[in-house]
Amino acid sequence: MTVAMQTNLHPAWLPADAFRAIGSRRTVISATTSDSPLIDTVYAEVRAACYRFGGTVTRSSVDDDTDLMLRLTSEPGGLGDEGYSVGRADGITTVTADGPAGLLYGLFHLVRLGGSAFTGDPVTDDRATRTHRPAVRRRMLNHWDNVDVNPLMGQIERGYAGGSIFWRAGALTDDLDRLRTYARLLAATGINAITVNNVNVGRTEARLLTDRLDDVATIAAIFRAYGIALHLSVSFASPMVLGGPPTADPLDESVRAWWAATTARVYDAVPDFGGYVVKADSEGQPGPFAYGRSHADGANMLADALAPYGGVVHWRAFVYNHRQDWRDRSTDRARAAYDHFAPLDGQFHDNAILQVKYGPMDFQAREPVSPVIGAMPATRLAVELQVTQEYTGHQLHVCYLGPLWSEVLGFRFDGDGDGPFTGDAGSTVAGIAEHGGSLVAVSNVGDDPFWCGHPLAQANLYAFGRLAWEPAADPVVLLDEWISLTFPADTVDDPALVRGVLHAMMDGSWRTYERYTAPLGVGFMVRPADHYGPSVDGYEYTQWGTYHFADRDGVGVDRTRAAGTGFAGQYPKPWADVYESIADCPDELLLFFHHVPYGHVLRSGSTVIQHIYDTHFAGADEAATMREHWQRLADAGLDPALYARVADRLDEQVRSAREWRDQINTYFFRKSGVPDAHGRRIH
Ligand code: GCV
Repeated sequence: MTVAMQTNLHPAWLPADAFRAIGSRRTVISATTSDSPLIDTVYAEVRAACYRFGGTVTRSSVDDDTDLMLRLTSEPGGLGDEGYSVGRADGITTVTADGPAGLLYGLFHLVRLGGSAFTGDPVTDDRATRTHRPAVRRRMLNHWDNVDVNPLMGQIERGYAGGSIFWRAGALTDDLDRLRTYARLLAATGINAITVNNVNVGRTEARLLTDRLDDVATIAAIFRAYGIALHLSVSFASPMVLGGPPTADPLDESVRAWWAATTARVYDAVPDFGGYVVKADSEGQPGPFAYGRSHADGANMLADALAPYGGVVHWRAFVYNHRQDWRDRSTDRARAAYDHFAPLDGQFHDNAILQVKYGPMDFQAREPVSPVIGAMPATRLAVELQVTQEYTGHQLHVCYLGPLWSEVLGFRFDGDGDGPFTGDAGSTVAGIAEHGGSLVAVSNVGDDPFWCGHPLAQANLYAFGRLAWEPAADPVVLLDEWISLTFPADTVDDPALVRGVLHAMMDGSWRTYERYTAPLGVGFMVRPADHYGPSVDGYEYTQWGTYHFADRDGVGVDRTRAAGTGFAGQYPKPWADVYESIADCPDELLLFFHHVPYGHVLRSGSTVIQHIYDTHFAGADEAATMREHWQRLADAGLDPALYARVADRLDEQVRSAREWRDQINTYFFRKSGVPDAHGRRIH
């Protein structure tokens, strides 16, 4: 195989220069298995780097000139399928792995180390051997790409980076090189699973399972070379849509037989197929409720069809009433997933993984962690994050999400401190996903030359993969890693300036975004449908269950057990009590759990109304400061197209942040009548 490098595409975190250290040395690949596509990939990667930078690579044995040895053990040494160790002795850096995937991940580890992979202790030049294994078994990206262009949602639902890289107006892309390049980028972050079609499965998309299997096999072959298993989003109603039995009842024998036979054909075409992802009884998608069956019945039927081949079904827990009457105060969307799924704990088969969004609502910039994640100890869980910036600025705004995800992954249900994640998994969200589950995220990639629309949004994709491998990693360190790889020191005029500016812009950008948008965890003050820009009452009288209940006296949703919807009671202690109490509830979630008067004094000492004014003024100012930071890079030797793209988007971010500031502040000033303590202009 050859290593795909397309010249018209931004190389993201794998520019040619990232391989300089490896490519200028003498490498030996020692692997007794010669028929693994992953070993071929490792070889091709090193060979391409050597071709460019003058080194050599052989598949023979170590000699006096060897700098780097990539070694597959003949007997498993406890590293697992994907683990590897890296050490250095006698002038040779050695990566050891038990399996081909481990060797590939070890190679990308060296890429991250750069030149330092070939230095050791200043005296001995040795480096102690360190072992690396992924924390989570499946590290998956979901693409919400439609095969046909959807009249409402386009080629990609919630996509902000152009068209799909997989599909173009009903057909498989003819740009397969781009898929290779993408697979390579993902493997370098540690991703090992992918879906290529939307969880809202249309008629054309349903056919990927049957008469369009060739397309699936073509994509799977490309991703296989980088250790990434292909999964498909499937419709629960597939039998009915695809010419099978006239029902989708999961307990009907003809339906079960249809799924078994269909799945067998999928594995004939793609022997290492990963499995199915299902959105059922959710936002209009079909599901088991139509037959009076439970979601465990539905998931288990598919799990049984996949089990003979080692496949898994990711069954989504995003089930709620999307036709709610806003007058009905007894229904709380936040409660829905727990109410539906917690009673089913223990009923899911071993290869059925319940995929739960990180928050109880829908990927808001601030939500509490979903209580479902802590309530199902006898179920394998996948935690779903969103890299695509549906509610965080559509990849027009700089919003580095690593710190948000890190907080989520480190949240401890046993409440032993909720500070930064230290790596002691215990009952953390990450720890729960580690028990045979998955970390999943919705991708932000499209056919844009910068992959993500906003070049800096690449950092989110990178950070997701890296956090899925190592949830305890510091997101700012990961950002630094991304900066080093994406803007190699040799390719920019002033690397320290570039690094400093990017950190200044990005480290705190999620909190900046939070400041100028919906306050104190209340969420959903976005424009309905497209979810961009402010519309404070846009969702207030709709069917979607996303309300803030602002009136002249106060704002927020009472989700207490004592007087509200009872959602706070879905958490174990101490969180049930912390969230129940107005005094103890963390400020950033106050309006998610409580309806309070504008004069309520926060833990920070500020009143709610003054906090709203202060954070919105500050957030919009911070967006303007980001733009000033970027302007410092005008002559830093960056790719001019990249510089211009970011500059344009920062203009929009500054405009939009002001719009948010003014609409939110004006709305609450008009509702409350309380003036800003600092006399700033509110319209
Ligand atoms: C794929 C939100 C989005 C939908 C998305 C849904 C989901 O509601 O707005 O576009 O549908 O989440 O996660 O299934």
